[in-house]
Amino acid sequence: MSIPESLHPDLTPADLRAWWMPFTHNRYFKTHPRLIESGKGAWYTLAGGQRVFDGLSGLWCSPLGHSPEAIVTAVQRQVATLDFSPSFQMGHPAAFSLAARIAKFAGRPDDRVFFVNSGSEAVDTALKVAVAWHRARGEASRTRIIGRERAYHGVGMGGISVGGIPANRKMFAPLMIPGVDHLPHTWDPSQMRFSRGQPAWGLHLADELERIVALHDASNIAAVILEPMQGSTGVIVPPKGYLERIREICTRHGILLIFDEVITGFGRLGAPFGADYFGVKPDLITFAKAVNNATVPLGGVLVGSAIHDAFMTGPEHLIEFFHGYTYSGHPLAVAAAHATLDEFERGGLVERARRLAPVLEEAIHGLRDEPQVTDIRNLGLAAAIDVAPVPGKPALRAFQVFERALEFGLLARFTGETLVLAPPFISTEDEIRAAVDALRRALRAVPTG
Ligand code: PXG
Repeated sequence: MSIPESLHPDLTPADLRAWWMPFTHNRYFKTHPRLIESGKGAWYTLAGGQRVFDGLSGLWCSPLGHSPEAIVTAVQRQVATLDFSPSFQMGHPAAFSLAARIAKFAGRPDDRVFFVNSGSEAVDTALKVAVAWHRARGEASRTRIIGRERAYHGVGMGGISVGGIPANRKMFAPLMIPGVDHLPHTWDPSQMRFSRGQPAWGLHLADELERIVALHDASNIAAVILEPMQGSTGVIVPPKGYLERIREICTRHGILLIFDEVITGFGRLGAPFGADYFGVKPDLITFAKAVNNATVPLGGVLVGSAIHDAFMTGPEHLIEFFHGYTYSGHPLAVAAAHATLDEFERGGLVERARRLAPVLEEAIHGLRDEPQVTDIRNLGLAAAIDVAPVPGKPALRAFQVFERALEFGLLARFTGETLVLAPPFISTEDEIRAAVDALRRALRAVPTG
């Protein structure tokens, strides 16, 4: 396929050269561009006019759909009132009220909230807090961090070190932070193919944490970081009892437990946070994405008050924690978050996600007998389908399905041999069923063999 002559009124094919796109097959893209022109509600309009259902809520980040009026108005008003305000040694009122509001939303009203601009920054911030906290209370040898295979914790140096996605790590090996171990991931197709919700098998994998602790001794370990449900790698759902056991082991050994809730936070599982859904209380929670519907970049870390308080020592005129970003607590991001939380409350959107979850589960498992499908998994308003690889061409089949689905009006996500759906919470039941149906047509349309 050659590049369309009239790519876009404002763009020529040559204009695509300069932007080195993130996590994108740049060469293929620039000869087969896929351009989004606008978004409204759960739908995007592509350049050329085709409407596609936003099957991944942006990148898991726009549960209210696109450009909801209340958020647009709030951001417009904010930019006209206070566009930027320094957060080092100064503050603006709405950032304080937002921090309190997020802590309350998480059911952790005594927590403190450290604002950042992305999930990657939230993760690196949480790792710093964990290591520095042990040091502040006189256990400076506790520096090791334990992550998990297949984990995605963003692309900062800390995040790729504790992350477990080989492609995100292998080119940068010398840059990794030292002293990291990885728990095994919990997906085993021989034990849990086509499971709905939490698999019954796999609890024993939590005990691997005991082995790592025994190897290094707890006195050297600062924290365990986990996504309660692994999202980016393709919806790997924790086995029943797994997170509870990890919590118990961490508590017994004085190890902090960090939940990376960049995807599971703000309703994706049909509860405010994954911690609520699973009934497991971590010491720190990272969040980003849905906190403000992704209107303006915003992330943060919820920190238990006992951890925060350990930093509050020394002369009062001195900085307690040498960390932060120019845009921490950016007024536009904060305004968007207040408006988002208003909408969550007004629309009962966490509850709505919870009600839609069984609709997605029912629909997605209806694809079980479609060609090439090797596994289906789901939890909350998230689901993944694995397809058989094209022999000798890894990661091609899911991409082919993605391309065909787009023709059928669905923007899904593909990664490796996996397709992922995580629709906006404002979706209707019919839209979810139609999205799955577009996937069905796409699965049937791709070449076999
Ligand atoms: N932690 C988790 C659990 C994430 O899922 C990050 C950290 C990093 O966030 P930032 O804002 O720095 O990108 C993420 C991001 C996908 C997909 O297709 C997932 C993410 C980002 C982009 C695409 O699954 N997760």
